Amino acid sequence: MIRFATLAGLIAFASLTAAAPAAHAKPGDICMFSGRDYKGSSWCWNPDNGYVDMPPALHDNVGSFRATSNGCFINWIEVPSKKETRTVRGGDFRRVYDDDFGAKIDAVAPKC
Ligand SMILES: [Ca+2]
Repeated sequence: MIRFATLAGLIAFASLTAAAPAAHAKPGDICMFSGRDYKGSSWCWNPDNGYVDMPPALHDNVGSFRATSNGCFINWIEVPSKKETRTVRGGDFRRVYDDDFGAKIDAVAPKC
């Protein structure tokens, strides 16, 4: 019976792990995915992180995103004086973003 309980615990843990992308998203995060439909490599940013350059897997390569906080997507034309930006609001999401700014994004910041 103890063995059974342990197995059940392992299965419950495995199910949680399988839901990792959603589980990583904390309230107030903006989560970005390399693929469309919230698939592929993912990374979540929070306004508390301040300005952050995109991780390599997502640099110029965001296929979709979900935002639960405000933020700013940045594409550098010339660091640090010329940039192109997109304001993001909590509740914004794009199932397909690689045909748009997702193909250019270099960084995320709390404000544009
Ligand atoms: Ca870029």
